[in-house]
Amino acid sequence: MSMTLYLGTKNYSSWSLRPWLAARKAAIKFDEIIIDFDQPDTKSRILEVSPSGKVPVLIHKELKIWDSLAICEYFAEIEPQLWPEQSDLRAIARSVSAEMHSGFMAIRNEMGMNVKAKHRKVTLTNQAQEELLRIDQIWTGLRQQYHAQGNWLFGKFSIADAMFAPVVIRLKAYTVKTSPTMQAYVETFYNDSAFLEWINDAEQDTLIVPRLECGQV
Ligand SMILES: N[C@@H](CCC(=O)N[C@@H](CS)C(=O)NCC(=O)O)C(=O)O
Repeated sequence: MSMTLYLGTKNYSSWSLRPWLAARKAAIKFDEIIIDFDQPDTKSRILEVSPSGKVPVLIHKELKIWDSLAICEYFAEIEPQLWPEQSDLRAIARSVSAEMHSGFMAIRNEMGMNVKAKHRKVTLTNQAQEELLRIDQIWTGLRQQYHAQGNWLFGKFSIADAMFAPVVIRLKAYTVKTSPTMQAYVETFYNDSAFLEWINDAEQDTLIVPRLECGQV
């Protein structure tokens, strides 16, 4: 029996993108079912499959996994190359992934993921600006250390890249200050066929959810 990944609307669902991209990059096969946000039956459809009432959820036989990072970890048990091979690098990759998973609230609120938005104007709070600087620090530090091994944070693609993928989309959606290293890392994603598959799907979404729209066109 194959695995089924339940996702939110691709244009907006940052948490759904992360495990979806990890699975695609590791060539793990899965079926996907999208539950669009803010429809009359959204809540009941999500609750049918997800004990937390949130997506993403992975269903594999009797097992339900209902959190993006936990799903990524499950994929890494199937395809261990989703984390760096060296244990100290794995620990750092898990640290930056957990930092993303549990933080950056101002960026999430003020720059909601929106694939179809382009160069929108936003006035960021100091907290959001500080969070962007912290992301620059993480990306620049890792790119400087591992550039010889490839274009992802640790050279080869890992779950850490999947965790930051929605930030990359936000940097295209909103006009904010970025460093050359950030720009180069953004381009790495926009040259990746798996990531572009999500982008193309999301560009076809016709649903507009006003509460998830940020910035001025
Ligand atoms: N910590 C969870 C967060 C999941 C989450 O917040 N999902 C949002 C969408 S991205 C959701 O399901 N919202 C329900 C709704 O908007 O109806 C994870 O990492 O998976």
